[in-house]
Amino acid sequence: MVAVLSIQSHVAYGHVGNSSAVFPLQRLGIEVWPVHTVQFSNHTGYGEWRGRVFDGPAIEEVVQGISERGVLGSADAVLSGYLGSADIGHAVVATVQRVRAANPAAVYCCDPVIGDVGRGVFVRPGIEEFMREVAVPAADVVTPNHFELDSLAGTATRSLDSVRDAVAAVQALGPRVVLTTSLVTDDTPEDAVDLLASEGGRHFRVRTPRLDVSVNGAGDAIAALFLAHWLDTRSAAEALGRAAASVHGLLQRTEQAGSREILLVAAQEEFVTPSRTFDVDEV
Ligand code: PXL
Repeated sequence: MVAVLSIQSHVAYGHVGNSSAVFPLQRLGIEVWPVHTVQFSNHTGYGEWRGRVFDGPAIEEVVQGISERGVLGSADAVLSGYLGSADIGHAVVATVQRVRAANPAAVYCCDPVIGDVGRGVFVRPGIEEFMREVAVPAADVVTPNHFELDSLAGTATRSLDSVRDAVAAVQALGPRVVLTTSLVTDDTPEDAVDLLASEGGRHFRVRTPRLDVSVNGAGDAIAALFLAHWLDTRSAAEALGRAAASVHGLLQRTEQAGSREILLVAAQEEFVTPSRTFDVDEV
């Protein structure tokens, strides 16, 4: 049995954070221990929401309780996403250290949520630095989008060559596996978007059709699916191919329905048997 401790936001309505990551993991047969960093009515993409942000001690308390069940060492991975504050970030990294102390083989997958190309930085001041200086160096696997890759590497990448250099700069911070999502380089066709998985100096690319969707939380599902398949196969190329196919299926279904929320439940078969698969090319 594979178990993942997933420390992310929770929304009652819709799908971001844990409300996006938990179900795909479960659908793949993984035991998930969700710890929530916020409890909101809905995601912030609506511009209005209600609920509250938890703090570092609230997370550490729950992790302490899990530890008291004697099961912390059975976690195979810790997954984190959007951090409401640096204080929560420190609780996440302290949790990673506790899990690793109990299970030295445990993996930390950090989705370094900072911003994106359209919106720029959308996290609180201090989070960008926290990701670069604390969270990413503690991680084994990171899943930045193109904007976050540039932020972490301190570069502005356009060519595939410069992206490879930026990935190497991020790997030099600590993580051995980097999944870059929403990647658009000079040679990406207008109607496509790339995903690049990098491990041990090798780079693997999947090119998927660009879909007409404006949703939140897709990145949270990608990170969860990539982690699930990487835990299963220990191959970045294989995990990339599987995660890309599933997320494409999910987003295609969402596009067809014209939904503002990803159709996580309706599209669940895509997590197990994706309707379309893509070539994975070494680049
Ligand atoms: O998808 C990242 C995310 C996480 N948590 C909350 C969000 C979002 C994106 O909108 O609103 C609360």
